[in-house]
Amino acid sequence: MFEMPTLSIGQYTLVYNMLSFAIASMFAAFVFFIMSQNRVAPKYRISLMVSALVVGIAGYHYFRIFGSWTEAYQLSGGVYEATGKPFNDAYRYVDWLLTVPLLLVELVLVLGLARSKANSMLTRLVIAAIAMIALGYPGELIKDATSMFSDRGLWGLLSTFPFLYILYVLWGELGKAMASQPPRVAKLFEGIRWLLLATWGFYPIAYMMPFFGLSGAGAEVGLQVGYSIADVLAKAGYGLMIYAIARAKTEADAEFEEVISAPAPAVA
Ligand code: RET
Repeated sequence: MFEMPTLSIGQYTLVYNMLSFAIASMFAAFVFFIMSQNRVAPKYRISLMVSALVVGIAGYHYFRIFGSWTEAYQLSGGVYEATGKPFNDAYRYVDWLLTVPLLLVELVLVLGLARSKANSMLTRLVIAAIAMIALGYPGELIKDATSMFSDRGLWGLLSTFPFLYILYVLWGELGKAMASQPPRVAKLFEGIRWLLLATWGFYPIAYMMPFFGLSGAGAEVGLQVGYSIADVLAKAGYGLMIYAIARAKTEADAEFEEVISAPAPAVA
């Protein structure tokens, strides 16, 4: 079984505080997304609802991860030692399995594309997201792998294919759909896509840490802190950008309505 490394008081507390920060951020974001419903047009409210769901699910999981962290360690002789109760990292994968497809759903829905186009894209993105997480998990369980050419490496490679497919859809198909969007929306979309790449990129890199000989106290602390920051940005920060897109779309739709409902200029 995987032994949790002994930590200094500073290391233990850093993770403790970061997990606590993640819980607070997720719940604050939840309240914000619920309260902001009326600030966007009804057709974009579903995206804010999905954002609220994502941070709600994550807030719950962080609460459980926090509990598991405090149970996995005890203070003994000035350091934090493993109690023997395993730190349950499976919460993360369960969380991703639920929230990663929803993050893609938020993005496609807020763009208000034609229904048939959106439906087909959503189906493919959701399947790819589930496949990516489900294929990564068996490898995550192989904690003692030290080489890329191990079963952990193989599962990681398999999981990378759906990951690349998601990027391909976001940069190819969905990128092309930007031509018919208002410029402000296209700019925000560009930003959210980069946020997605920067934050999602952290997870496969973290997965490869054992291949570079990174293990022990420093690596474990770095991993937990990194996950917490990446998760807050990928869910709450991303949700805020979805909100900005929903606002921009609401305003653009209102301007369009004004133009088409304005009385025709009188002909002399
Ligand atoms: C795994 C396995 C190794 C290969 C790849 C992976 C990708 C994981 C990703 C996770 C995204 C999580 C998010 C969480 C939100 O808070 C499964 C680590 C490619 C992209 C966005």
